[in-house]
Amino acid sequence: MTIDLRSDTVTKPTEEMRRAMALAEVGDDVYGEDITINELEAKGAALMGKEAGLFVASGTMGNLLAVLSACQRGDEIIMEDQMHMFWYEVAGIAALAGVQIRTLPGAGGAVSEEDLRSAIRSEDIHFPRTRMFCMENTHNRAGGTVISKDKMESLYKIAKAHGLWVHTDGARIFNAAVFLGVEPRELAACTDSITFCLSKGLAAPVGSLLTGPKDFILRARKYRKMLGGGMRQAGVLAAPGLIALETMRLRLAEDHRRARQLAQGLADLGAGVVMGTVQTNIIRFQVPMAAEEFVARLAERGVLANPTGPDSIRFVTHYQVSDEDVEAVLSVCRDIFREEAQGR
Ligand code: TLP
Repeated sequence: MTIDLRSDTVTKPTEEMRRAMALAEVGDDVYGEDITINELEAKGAALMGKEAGLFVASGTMGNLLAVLSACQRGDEIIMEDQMHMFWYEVAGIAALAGVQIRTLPGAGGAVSEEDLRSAIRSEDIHFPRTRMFCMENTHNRAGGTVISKDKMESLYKIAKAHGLWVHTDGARIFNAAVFLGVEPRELAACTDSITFCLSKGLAAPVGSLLTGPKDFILRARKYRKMLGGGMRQAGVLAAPGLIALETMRLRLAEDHRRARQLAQGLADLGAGVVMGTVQTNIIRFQVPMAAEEFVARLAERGVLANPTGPDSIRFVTHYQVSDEDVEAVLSVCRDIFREEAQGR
């Protein structure tokens, strides 16, 4: 048996999702006639308190569409320097939107108000126009950490005072909402547009939603077509997305609890883990050997994980990780740590 902790993207659709896929009513979405997609977009928008939504292939596509829809070529956007949009989206923002990213250091995934204020450019013939400010909540590279509503709000206010568009990569916004005990729309009120993923901890097989004002989403819909992302009878993919939003998001606290158990167990074994950063379903920790070696030894014993640096590892809990799996992973880690201490 394999226990896959590489990401929450590895979750497989539930039986209920597979049944809903088989029965989904579909139509040609380029004509706006797929009622299941229409329902998903309306539901996603309502959850975020936004006017409209757009079903897209991936979180990466949703974020790129947000940039394309809010910016012009030659504009500059500001974000924290560990954000997924900067690290892992294949520089699509530069290559396809023609937009420059200016990064700022962060703490717990968020930039400081002071840094944001001073990075917004004044009018000068030499400068690009600062057009957008982006946040990520929860923050992947910071370890699934949550940015509070107050922090989002204060950054939002500064950006808006300077006329910027604010976009949030909310790939795991439901994890953030669960951690904070707030409704997702309360966090989404601190951003003009937000992308969130159905295919991570929510277990849908494909897809994300970009939500925001009507005219913005209309532009994004056209850009999605330009990128070749116009969909036809994709209601079969939207149907599990609806289940993701209706039921799967309500169980995320379980993943958080298991992540804390795993993290505490790792800390007890002597791994380098900062418990305060384990707020949702991601655990980043240091091991006393090369990360590649640790990951290989885990794999020999049926546990999959990703290295994130020379001696650091990421574990992600999700729908397909049970309490027994947590125990099994800790016992495997105990063996590897013991072997290492004995000089294997
Ligand atoms: N993250 C993936 C990898 O790309 C690293 C993962 O395994 O965590 N925003 C955030 C914060 C993400 O974590 C991800 C995926 C995305 C956007 C992109 O979503 P997809 O994979 O649907 O393009």
